Amino acid sequence: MDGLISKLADLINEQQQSLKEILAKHGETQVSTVTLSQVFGGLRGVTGLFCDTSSVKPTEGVVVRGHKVNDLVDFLPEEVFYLLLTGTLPTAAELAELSVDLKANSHLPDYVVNTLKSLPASSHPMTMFNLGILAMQNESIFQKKYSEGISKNDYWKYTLEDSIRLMGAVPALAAAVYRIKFFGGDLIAYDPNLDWGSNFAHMLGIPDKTGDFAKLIKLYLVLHCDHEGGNASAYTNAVIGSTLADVYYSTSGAFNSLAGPLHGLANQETLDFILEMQKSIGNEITEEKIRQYALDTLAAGRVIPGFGHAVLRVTDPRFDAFNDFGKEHCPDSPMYKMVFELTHVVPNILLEKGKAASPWPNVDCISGSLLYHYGLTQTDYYTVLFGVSRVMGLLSQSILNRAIRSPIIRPKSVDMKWIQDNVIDKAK
Ligand code: HAX
Repeated sequence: MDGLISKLADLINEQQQSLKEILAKHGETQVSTVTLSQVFGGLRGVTGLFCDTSSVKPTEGVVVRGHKVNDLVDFLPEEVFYLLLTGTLPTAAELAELSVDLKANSHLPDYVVNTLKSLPASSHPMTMFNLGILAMQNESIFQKKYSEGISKNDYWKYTLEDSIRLMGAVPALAAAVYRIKFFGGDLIAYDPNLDWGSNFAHMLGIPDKTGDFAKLIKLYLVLHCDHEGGNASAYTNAVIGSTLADVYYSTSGAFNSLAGPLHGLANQETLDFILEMQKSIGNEITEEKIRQYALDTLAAGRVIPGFGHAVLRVTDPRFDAFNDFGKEHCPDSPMYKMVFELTHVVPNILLEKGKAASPWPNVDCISGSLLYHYGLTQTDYYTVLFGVSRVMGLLSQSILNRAIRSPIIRPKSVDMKWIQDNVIDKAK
């Protein structure tokens, strides 16, 4: 890790210096305003956070350190992690160092496996995954060093150490969740000859003669790596981390947020929706039948999962990347075809209804159908996959937040009396 530490130390020094200058000169410059509708509307559109790892543009999608995420699909997930963290893709030597560190940290403690095995069989895979990360908190170097007394300047170094430990172990943890939940706990050993993402695919144990499933997993891991700082899980991560809780606490907490239906659970919900629709309309799929099914869904007061986005106002470019994969590797898959049909029908319906700010397909619309095609059919596991990928963005953000010594996050809330006095009465 020495090379990474020394590279980051230089970058962090530079950033601390420039931040000091920016704040001295421009600290009082207003960057946003907040309306009452935004107070009651999830703070949507309020600029109030700093995050350098990635940004999400309404028409371009996720941009990681200046690279559109779709331009990164031929890189390994761990190369993308390096990019998120340092701002540059690794050289061969830097990648080799990171790979060695991840491999050295790949093992899952027995007590974590035992914790997972002790849970009721009906536990949701996300509950198992999040608990596994939380159980690993016992390994935190940051917490140990903090209680011994360390300089604030070194916080990020121990956060980095924890992050590499956690990231190294996450494939084994997520695979253990899968094998315990669906295969009676028959775990598959880590293969030291494989990269981080391929190892994850390998430990899941899905038969993969062509190697296409491992390719899909690596694509999935790259595409979901980060989504700037204000989405629900990143924000949860930042809030927990800002209390100086270590990355085991903040990552696990962030993933409790990811487990919600409007966030990471949407990929499970989308495929469940497609499976239910298939059951309901039978094998003869027509545009009219899909249209009616979608209209019935809306009439029942439900959303159509896989469509719409809080930020994007175009088809999610990550949808396009998965679509390209589907076209190339499994164009005849019935599940893939079903998604294709849906994307021709649902946006028009949402446009007709006129409510959704974006009627276009998002990434969750298609990922599940491809996973299903390759045999990963347990839809309640899909959010765990999301988590394995997002761990890269969250950990990078945690390290960098420590590096700039982000203080505890504490926005101000107001009560109804305040609104009466300061908004309603003032308007009279
Ligand atoms: N189906 C039906 N109605 C939809 C809709 C959809 N796919 N997308 C938005 N709407 C509705 C909203 O429910 C909302 O209705 P109300 O005013 O009655 O509450 C209205 O349109 C305006 O919503 P919006 O401003 O367009 O959307 P939000 O920013 O509030 O929410 C969501 C964005 C992604 C949560 C939303 O589009 C949705 O629920 N989509 C379906 C679930 C989904 O696919 N989620 C995954 C998103 C990708 C992601 O971030 N994953 O982590």
